[in-house]
Amino acid sequence: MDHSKTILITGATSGFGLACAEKFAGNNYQLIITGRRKDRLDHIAADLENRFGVEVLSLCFDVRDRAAVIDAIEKLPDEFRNIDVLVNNAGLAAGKDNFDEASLDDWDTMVDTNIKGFAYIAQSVAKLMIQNKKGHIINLGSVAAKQVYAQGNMYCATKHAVGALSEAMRIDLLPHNIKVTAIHPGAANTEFSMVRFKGDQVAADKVYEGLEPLVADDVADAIYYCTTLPPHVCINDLVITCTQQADCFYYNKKG
Ligand code: NDP
Ligand code: 8X3
Repeated sequence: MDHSKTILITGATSGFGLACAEKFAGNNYQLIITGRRKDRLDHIAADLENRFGVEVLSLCFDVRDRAAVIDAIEKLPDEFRNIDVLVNNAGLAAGKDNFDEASLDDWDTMVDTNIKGFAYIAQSVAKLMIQNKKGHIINLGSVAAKQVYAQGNMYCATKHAVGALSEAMRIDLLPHNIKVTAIHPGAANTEFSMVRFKGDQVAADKVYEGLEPLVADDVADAIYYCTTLPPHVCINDLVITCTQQADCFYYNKKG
């Protein structure tokens, strides 16, 4: 089947990234999907190709590895170089602790992934988009890009950086006809909390107690919508929460 467009999605092995892969494959995009878990990536690629009849290229690398990021994007095969949309999504929270007690390793992991890896990807793909004189970069921020909550210290700082870098990209890439959209979700039930709490299911479940949180498809639908607008229209910044959440502080939890 002839594809209409090409999308690169980082962190496509679960959560928002996986939901975006399904959403865009269902809309006839050719996909480049990335993540560290090769078995999952390969399984997802085969599944999407079977279900939707689209081409899927899976690239296994860690976004923190600068050389690996540059190499992966520079060596994209010709038929995958004309990237219309980047969903710059790979990221995580590690731990939720008071500032004076947080693990420095967790801080390094978040800074290296959510800021540095995020920026390596965006710059590498932007270089291709500049050659193509068009593109749409979608950055995954968070409500934590807007406010700082207790024990969120470094995670909130990295997501504030995503907000700042999204503005920076929008300004510097303006002459190149590249749209930049920052998406800021609130609580969404993905693998996020299991990762944050290092496999502690009880702590992860507590985050969503009394809530009907967002699911990954809600965020993928919003992202897809942003890419369907006419060429002269760009949603710059979009905050999306479940109806029971107003912001980082106010929830209407039941029970
Ligand atoms: P998930 O844990 O379900 O997915 C995270 C994805 O990121 C996985 O595919 C993971 O793949 C990938 N990833 C993580 N670290 C790396 C790395 N170093 N190199 C490459 N890939 C990596 O979480 P979500 O889908 O919820 O999160 C996606 C983004 O959305 C994150 O940036 C998160 O901060 C943000 N967000 C999440 C919210 C939520 O409540 N869920 C709310 C607001 C924002 P693998 O492990 O295979 O490498
Ligand atoms: C993830 C949502 O509220 O834990 O970015 O910051 S929250």
